[in-house]
Amino acid sequence: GPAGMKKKDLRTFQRFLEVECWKSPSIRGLDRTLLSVADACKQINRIVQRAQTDDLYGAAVDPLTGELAEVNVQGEVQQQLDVLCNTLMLRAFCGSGGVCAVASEEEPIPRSCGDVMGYENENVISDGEYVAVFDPIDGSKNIDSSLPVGTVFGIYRSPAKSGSSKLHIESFLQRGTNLVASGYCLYSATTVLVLTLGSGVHGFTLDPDKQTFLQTHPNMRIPDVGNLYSFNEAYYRDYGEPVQRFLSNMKESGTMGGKKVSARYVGALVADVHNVLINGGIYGYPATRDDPNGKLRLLYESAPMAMVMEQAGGAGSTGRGRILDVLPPQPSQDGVTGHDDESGRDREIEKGIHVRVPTFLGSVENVFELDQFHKYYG
Ligand code: AHM
Ligand code: MG
Repeated sequence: GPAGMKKKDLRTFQRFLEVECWKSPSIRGLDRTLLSVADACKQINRIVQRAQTDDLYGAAVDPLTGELAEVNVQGEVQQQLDVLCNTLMLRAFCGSGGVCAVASEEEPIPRSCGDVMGYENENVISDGEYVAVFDPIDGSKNIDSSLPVGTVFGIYRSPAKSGSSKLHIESFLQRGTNLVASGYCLYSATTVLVLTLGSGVHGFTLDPDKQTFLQTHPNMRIPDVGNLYSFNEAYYRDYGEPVQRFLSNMKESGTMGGKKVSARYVGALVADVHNVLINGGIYGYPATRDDPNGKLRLLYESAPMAMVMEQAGGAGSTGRGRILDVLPPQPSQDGVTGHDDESGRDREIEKGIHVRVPTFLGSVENVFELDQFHKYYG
């Protein structure tokens, strides 16, 4: 490191994983997967850092036709950078053996790992008892202005017997309480990987020289109450009464958690939630007049973040209940309402995979208070 700076003696992410997976046989095998994910995060970190100097950024153009690439699920022109990062995450999860299928913000419907890795029969579940969900690069608009972005991911056990059947969409439409692991990587002043395997939260900072994640934040705990609030307040008039009252009450009193209240909003979920996790307070993306469920996606944004929060001693709420208890909408059973066409079923699956949910994350006291406002004014 630079002169005058002494290196700390920190545990590597690899060592941490080996010990954790040895300790709990129920997650054996996940160490390989999570190591690949960490490698993908390192590569995404490089891509993000090179976005201005390499010719990476900008709408993807089809090299053959010169046309703009297809419009993705969220209706934006998909960026070349998003495509790259998505590919890295797909391969990280699917190339490591433990995972049989994946769902991404960038893909309309889930894909089997056979399909991702190009095996012969793309519908047969490749061996692996887990399914993974992720947002490869959340808040990617921030890259234009050199602001932070992040990767979010979650891992579920697949209820389908491995090898036995076709891709089970139902494997993805589970409650967050079934998450086996979840975490995020923040690409910011430092690059931090935060992970929970269901027993506490641990943070690892990327050593920029060695390109190794080192355990800088063992057993992360969010303060029980904090003074940060992180909302896009420009939407105030479009929020419902409970959130409006919560915000105005807080600002009028000027304090939260006994300290002077303070606002922070970078516009990247991972950065804003990480700030709240470290310092205490509340992050919110409420329902708005136009988006009755807000903007954030349950599966690969809100639920993994809620698991991290809960595991750190905080809370994740929709304002009217625990985020981890929300069951994504299930596709109707074949034969009952009947889908003669594949595309009708695909549309239903897409709805479940990309469903949105009002999201509040943070210190228990702050999230409790927010819920109380929903109870009284909801
Ligand atoms: P994206 O998935 O299209 O990148 O959008 C998600 C991001 C979150 O990271 C962030 O919290 C939110 O959008 C910000 O939205 P807004 O600009 O409406 O406040
Ligand atoms: Mg996103």
